[in-house]
Amino acid sequence: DPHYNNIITESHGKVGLITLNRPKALNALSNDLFHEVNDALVKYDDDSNIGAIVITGNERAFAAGADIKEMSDQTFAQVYKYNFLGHWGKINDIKKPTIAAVNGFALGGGCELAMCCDIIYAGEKALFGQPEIKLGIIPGAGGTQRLVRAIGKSKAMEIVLSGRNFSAQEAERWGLVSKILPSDKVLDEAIKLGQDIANLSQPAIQAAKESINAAFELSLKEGCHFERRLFHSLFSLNDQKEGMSAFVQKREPKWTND
Ligand code: CO8
Repeated sequence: DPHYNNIITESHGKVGLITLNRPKALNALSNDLFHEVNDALVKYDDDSNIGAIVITGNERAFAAGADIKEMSDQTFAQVYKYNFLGHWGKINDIKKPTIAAVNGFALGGGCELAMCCDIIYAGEKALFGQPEIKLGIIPGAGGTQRLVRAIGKSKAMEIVLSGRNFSAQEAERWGLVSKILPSDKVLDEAIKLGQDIANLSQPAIQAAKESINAAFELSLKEGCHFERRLFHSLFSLNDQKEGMSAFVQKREPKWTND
């Protein structure tokens, strides 16, 4: 889209790709950049030709955090009154699967943005971290909340309280990242995964994502109830009839997404 100044968008088949593009600032997440990311996410979410969204940066940086230069002179009154960076929550309302393809630095807000995505693929040299403590602040876009859910208390405490970075290998071992790939394969593989997801029944995919995300909000009993009700509701779809008849008839299903 020509009116973006901080990101590049292009679709690859059924996958919408958002490339963060402030290479000189290591893709620091300025307010303007984030508004553009939100705009692109909503457009892809509303586009029926798109079934999954990939967010990436470049070889050197996925994103080195919120823009420190933009934040440094802000006062409490300003950040509070205008709910500074409040719009970062938008990505959590996106219905379609989101995949982060991470190479290089994913620090602070960059790590948080990756963690807001449904799946993270990382290059073997990717470096994650929540270094905010070294700036005299704490993570502000879900870092403390999502990290502890992903990797547990002791590791999350160690990372957030020390501000030390952690490697792609650690991230994968801890379950934050689903796969490590050679740096030059991360994006291709993320797009391929997006394509595989986009080729499945879209309402079923949406329900699966919604149900997994409910696990973070609900008790086990409520979560299983929520899942079962969604599961029941999928029997109202043509895609359920198609998927099961295709299995019985030993042929490939043709999804109509309704
Ligand atoms: N903000 C602004 N500019 C940045 C940032 C950033 N986060 N990161 C790097 N840059 C700029 C540098 O200032 C530099 O610019 P210039 O050339 O004009 O001096 C350029 O990018 C290149 O960076 P370096 O020269 O520092 O490159 P190095 O290879 O020496 O170092 C590092 C790379 C280690 C990644 C280093 O740049 C660094 O430590 N960056 C900051 C990392 C950081 O602290 N991130 C956390 C930021 S705070 C945050 O994210 C809070 C999120 C809160 C969200 C709240 C939502 C509600």
